[in-house]
Amino acid sequence: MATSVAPRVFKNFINGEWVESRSGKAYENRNPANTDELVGMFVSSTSEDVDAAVDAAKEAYKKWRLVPAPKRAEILFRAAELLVQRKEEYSKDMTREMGKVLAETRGDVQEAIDMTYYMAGEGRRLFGQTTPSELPNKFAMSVRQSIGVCGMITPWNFPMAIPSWKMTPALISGNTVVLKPAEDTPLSSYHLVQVLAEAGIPPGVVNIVSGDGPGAGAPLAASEDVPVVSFTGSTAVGRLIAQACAPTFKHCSLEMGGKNIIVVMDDANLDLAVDGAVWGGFGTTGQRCTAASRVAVHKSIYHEFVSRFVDRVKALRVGNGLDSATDMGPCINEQQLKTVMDYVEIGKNEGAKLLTGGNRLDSGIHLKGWFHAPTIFGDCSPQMRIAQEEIFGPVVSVIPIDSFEQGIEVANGVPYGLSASIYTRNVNQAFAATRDLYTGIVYVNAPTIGAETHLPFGGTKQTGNGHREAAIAAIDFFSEWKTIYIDYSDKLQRAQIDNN
Ligand code: UN1
Repeated sequence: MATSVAPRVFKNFINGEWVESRSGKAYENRNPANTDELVGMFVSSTSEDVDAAVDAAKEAYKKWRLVPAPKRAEILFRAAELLVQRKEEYSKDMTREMGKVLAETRGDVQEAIDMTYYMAGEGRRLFGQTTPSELPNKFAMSVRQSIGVCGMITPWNFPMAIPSWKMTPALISGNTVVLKPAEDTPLSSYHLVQVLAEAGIPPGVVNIVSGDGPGAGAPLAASEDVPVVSFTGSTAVGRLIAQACAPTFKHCSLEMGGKNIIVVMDDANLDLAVDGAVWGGFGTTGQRCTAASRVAVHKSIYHEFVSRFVDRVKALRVGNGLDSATDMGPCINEQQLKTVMDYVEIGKNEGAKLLTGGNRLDSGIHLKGWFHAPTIFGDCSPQMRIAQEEIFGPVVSVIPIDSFEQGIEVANGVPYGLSASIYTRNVNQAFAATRDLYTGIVYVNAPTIGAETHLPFGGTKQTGNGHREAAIAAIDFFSEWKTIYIDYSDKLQRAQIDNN
């Protein structure tokens, strides 16, 4: 059924104004749970729009970097307050454009609120160090300095939280921002920019240009006037961004794939482990970089665990995330659904045992959306493609293991290193796991998802390039250290020489 209401039309935000694309082109943002529903029309930006946004951000930077950080923070505090007031409205809009259930989109908006308050608090910290000089009558300290225009390219799975992870630390550190939100979910990023604008962010300090990767993302990453690029998305695109940044040595933060694991030991609380595997594997339809797409289970409890896990997953209700009876929403788009279906075929051909799901859902309430049944493969070997490659959908591969050591080996035996979890009641094993799992995030007796904003977020190996988001780690990325020496001795003092 087509919607009768006129579509909402959204524009770019450049230099404090909502403006059309120079090209005059726009694209449709449709609900993945019901493609008849048009969420809104968004600008298809080109390099000209990106250049205009970058120019505005470059000009605005001249003044913004000099605004005292506690004053920048006041704007962030006001923006956070507006998000609190509009949480329900923005969450509903996010479910419409992204598909995840309302409880989860409320969590996404909440994560943006948490991040914004946290970074506002940093306005009165942004600590550096003071330390004694090795020479008399000389003072030494380090301060954080801003860098300039930060280009941000963000994904569709956390369409408000992830832009907030990038924008708020960049802004509090004194930088200006050009954001290119995911093509599938521009509305939630637009809302975040809207509250910042209403909270009083000066013109040009925050700019948003919607559109696709080649049209808008690529020129942003390549722009000579953008010294910092922060990207979250696929490993393939991350590689392109790194290449675009290399010629001028731009600071570049990449947050990419995962093949996260839950290791369930023989002494685990099984009910708890099953709860964790269901939420970690199928929350957000498995479309999290932190999703638990592998579960390694000790052989002595394998059958018991798998039978309970399958029963729980069979009972998940798939549908429109705005319906309170829904447990799991659709895939984001047709392409993502196709990827999931391709991996199901790959799993079958590799000899994994399909325990539940494995099919698209496309009749009744699922007729108009990109739905896939929650799917579990059992008896997987660690080297199967479904146990090695990121699927980014509702597919979990269960791998039998013999021992703790094998669990760690399987966990670490993938090209990614974002998040890993172990369920055990043995404190020695738990601590050894926190030491030996080579990932950026480790959970004990909790699933692989659920990171909090005041701790570093990111991963090892091909998940990233060594940076972390959120927490003080984000400030570290969006600022540079400046070391300052003040000699008040009134004579030449040579370090390493005159004092030895
Ligand atoms: C992601 O997995 O893409 O830790 C981001 C979590 C959320 C963020 C996830 N706070 O699951």
